[in-house]
Amino acid sequence: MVEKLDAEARSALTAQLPVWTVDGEHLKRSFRFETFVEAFGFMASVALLAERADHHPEWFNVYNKVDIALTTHDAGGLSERDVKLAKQIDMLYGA
Ligand code: H2B
Repeated sequence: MVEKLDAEARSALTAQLPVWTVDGEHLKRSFRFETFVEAFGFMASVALLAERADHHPEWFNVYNKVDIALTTHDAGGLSERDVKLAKQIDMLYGA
């Protein structure tokens, strides 16, 4: 069973993931691309990472914009799985 982050771990999130926003029990970030194809390619790569980790994003795409919200449904909130996936997504995006 995966544990929710405790208060100390939550307060460390901003330093670890400076571009992400903590919104209640979600970690959120928006991504922009030149084209829909680039946005969709990024989503395909994130999907493979997510499937490998068995940890799946909530997301929204319009044309060249992808909004991602991460939370751990099994924990009812933020866990280390969200932090790990967010870091992998940052690496993939290149920032
Ligand atoms: N994704 C996310 N974001 N949170 C989960 O708790 C979760 C998941 N659980 N993907 C996984 C799948 C679980 O339902 C399966 C059975 O392992």
